[in-house]
Amino acid sequence: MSNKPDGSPIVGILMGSDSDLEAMSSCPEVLAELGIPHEIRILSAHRTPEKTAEYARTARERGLEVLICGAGGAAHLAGVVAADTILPVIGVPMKTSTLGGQDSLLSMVQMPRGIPVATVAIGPAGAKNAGLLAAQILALSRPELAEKLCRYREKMAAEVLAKDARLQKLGVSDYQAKKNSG
Ligand code: RP5
Repeated sequence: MSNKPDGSPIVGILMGSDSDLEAMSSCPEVLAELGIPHEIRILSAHRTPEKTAEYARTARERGLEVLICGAGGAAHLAGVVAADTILPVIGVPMKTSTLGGQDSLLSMVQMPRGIPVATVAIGPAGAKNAGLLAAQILALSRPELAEKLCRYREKMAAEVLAKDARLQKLGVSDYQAKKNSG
């Protein structure tokens, strides 16, 4: 998958704190499912600003091609990383206990003209989509990955249609009862 013989990471996943790990876990999971080499780092825009800048500045030369940043609250991680690299940066806003992640979303998405961050949805669904979006970017130059993404979509569609067939067969009450018991 990596175009490099050593299989070194081509996606960098950053998060502002270990408290983001659980919500972000669907991101490395989907990358692993697609066979995409990646690395995961805890780096903070505010608590480790120099290390974060160094990571962003050296990411390209280390062979990384897409960066994914999860952060919550005053979620500036994706923005400061984007300021220091021309790699595509995908931001994942974390849900917060005080403001439900609206704070993370707005501080991440409202980038100034010239420095884009592709911000996805709040929380685990966004983390998974960040992984998939990274895969779609990488698939532009990797036909085998494009093929895997097509299979992924087909599998998803088949699962939905199987659920629909089951719902038509069982009706709502039995469907729900069996779903809750299984
Ligand atoms: C952000 O602050 C992190 O991304 C995290 O979502 C939030 C809270 O961090 P902790 O106080 O739990 O370390 O920088």
